[in-house]
Amino acid sequence: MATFTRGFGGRRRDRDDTRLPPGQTLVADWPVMSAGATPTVTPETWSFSIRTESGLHEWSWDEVRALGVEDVTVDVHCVTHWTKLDMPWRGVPLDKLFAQVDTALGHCMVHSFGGYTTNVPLDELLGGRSWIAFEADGAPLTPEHGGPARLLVPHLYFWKSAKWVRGIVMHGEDEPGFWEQNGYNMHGDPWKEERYW
Ligand SMILES: Nc1nc2c(c(=O)[nH]1)N[C@H]1C(S)=C(S)[C@@H](COP(=O)(O)O)O[C@H]1N2
Ligand SMILES: [Mo]
Repeated sequence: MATFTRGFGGRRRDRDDTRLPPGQTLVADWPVMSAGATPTVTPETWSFSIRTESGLHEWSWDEVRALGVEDVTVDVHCVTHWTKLDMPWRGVPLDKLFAQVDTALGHCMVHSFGGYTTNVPLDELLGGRSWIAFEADGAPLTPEHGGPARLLVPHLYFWKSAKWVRGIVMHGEDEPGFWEQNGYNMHGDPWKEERYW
C-alpha cells in the first residue's frame, strides 16, 4: 500500500519535473510579490499606450478588449524559485496591439502605474508569447496581482510580467528596468537560469 502510494507520487513528480526549470519548486498557492504599494487603477482610469519613433498610440480598456480576448493556460516561474503550473489566464495578445503600430525599434521598456519598469525584446513579446491579461484562475485579476491589467510573459521569469501595466516605450537599445538595474538578468529565461547578472 505504502509502496503503491510512493510509486504513484513519484511518477506524478517525474512528469511535473520535466516542466520545472532548474532550481525551481512547485507551489499550489499564488504568492504576491510586489516591490512597492499596490496602485489604485480601475478599467475606467486604465489605458494602454505604445510610444514609437512615430509618436504615441493609445487604447482604452474597451479598445484593447475589442482586439480579441483569448484564454491561455501557462506555467509561471518566479526568480525566487517558485513555479506554478497550468495557470488559466485571459487576455489580449500583444501581437494585436503591435499589428496597429509600425516601428523599427527592437527593445521594449514596459511601464506600470506606480513606476515599475522592465525590459523585454520586442520579438519576445510577439508570436503569441505575451498578453495583456485581465483574468487569472477564472476571475478578474485582484489589485495585488496587478488588476485590472498586467503583462503576462510566461516564457520569462515572472518579474517581466509587469503588474498594473500601462504602456510600452520602444527603444533602439536594450536598457535595464527596475529589477534589472538592481542585479536581475537583462533577459530572464528560466530554462537557462538567467536569474542575476
Ligand atoms: N508593477 C509591478 N509589477 C511586478 C512586480 C512589482 O513589484 N511591480 N513584481 C514582479 C515580480 S518580481 C513577480 S515574481 C511578479 C509577481 O506577481 P504576483 O504578485 O501576481 O505573483 O510580478 C512582477 N511584476
Ligand atoms: Mo519575482
